Amino acid sequence: MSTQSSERLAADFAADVRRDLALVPKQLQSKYLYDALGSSLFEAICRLPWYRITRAEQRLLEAHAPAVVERITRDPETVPLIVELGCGSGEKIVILAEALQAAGRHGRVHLIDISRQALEQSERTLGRLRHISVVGHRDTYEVGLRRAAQQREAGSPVLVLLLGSNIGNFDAPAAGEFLRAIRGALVPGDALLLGADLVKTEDALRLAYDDPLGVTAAFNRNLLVRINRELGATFDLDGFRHVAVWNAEHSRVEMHLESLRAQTVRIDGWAVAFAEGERIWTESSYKYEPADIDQMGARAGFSTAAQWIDEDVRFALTLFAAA
Ligand code: AVJ
Repeated sequence: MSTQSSERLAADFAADVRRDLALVPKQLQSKYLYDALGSSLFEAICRLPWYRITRAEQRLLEAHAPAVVERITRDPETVPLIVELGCGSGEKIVILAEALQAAGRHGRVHLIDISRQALEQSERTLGRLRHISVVGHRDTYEVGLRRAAQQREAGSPVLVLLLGSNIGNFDAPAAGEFLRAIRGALVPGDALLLGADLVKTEDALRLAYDDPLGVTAAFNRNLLVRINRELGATFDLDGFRHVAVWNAEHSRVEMHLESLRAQTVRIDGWAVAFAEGERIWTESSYKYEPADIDQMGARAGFSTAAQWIDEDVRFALTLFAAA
């Protein structure tokens, strides 16, 4: 990663925190949850018995990787490019890269993630595949996607992966805009594989986002630890608790950090006042119905090529073709 993008990300963090804590209600962007410790805590969440998204998606990927790979290997002369937005540990893309290699093909992989740790781990995970070259971009989805798309070889198909219900962090207008940006980077013959979590019982959602071990609470509260460290703030960890609520009207789980008392926090010389019970909204995780997912894709210029659903967990993997 270039020092330039690292410095830009640091400057954006300071400016975004300042702006978003001045909003009513106070907010922080969920992409900032993923510093080194936050990424490790997220990895731990993925292993919790109550957070079933990751395992359900892995099962679907293992079952359907050959069908996905078939779409980008129709021309035997090409070297397909797989771009993953938000690669995490790389455990998902490796399933597709292995299927590509098993089909006797070479491939190129571009990984885009805001977390340095996630990129390093994904690069290690993919390192054992001999016929796959790997490039990492530590950047936001938008910038990374543009950089990766510039690397396409004329005539070689591109498969974009947006997995793990990462799409769920965007509200509907932003998700639409984001899918259109992805479509704009693609040409007919390319594909998008979208993993999205489905609406399920409120009990299941509450346990997934407020687990009995407190790992999700630690993941959320670590954002305050990060702001203290990187921006010289004075958040008292004991003064804030993790709250997860299902907002049925908007079909989303919200994570908040709730101030347990009236208090003032200093961030680099600037003071932020909290009332007792006041919350910082740190994440939305939208939950969908299968038809919503088709519709979202269609509005962005994709057609559904296949949709595979884990009915037990209620999770959908949708393969879109750039129409
Ligand atoms: C990685 C954004 C899909 O929203 O389910 C896990 C992050 N937050 N537990 C999600 C998360 C709380 C996760 N995404």
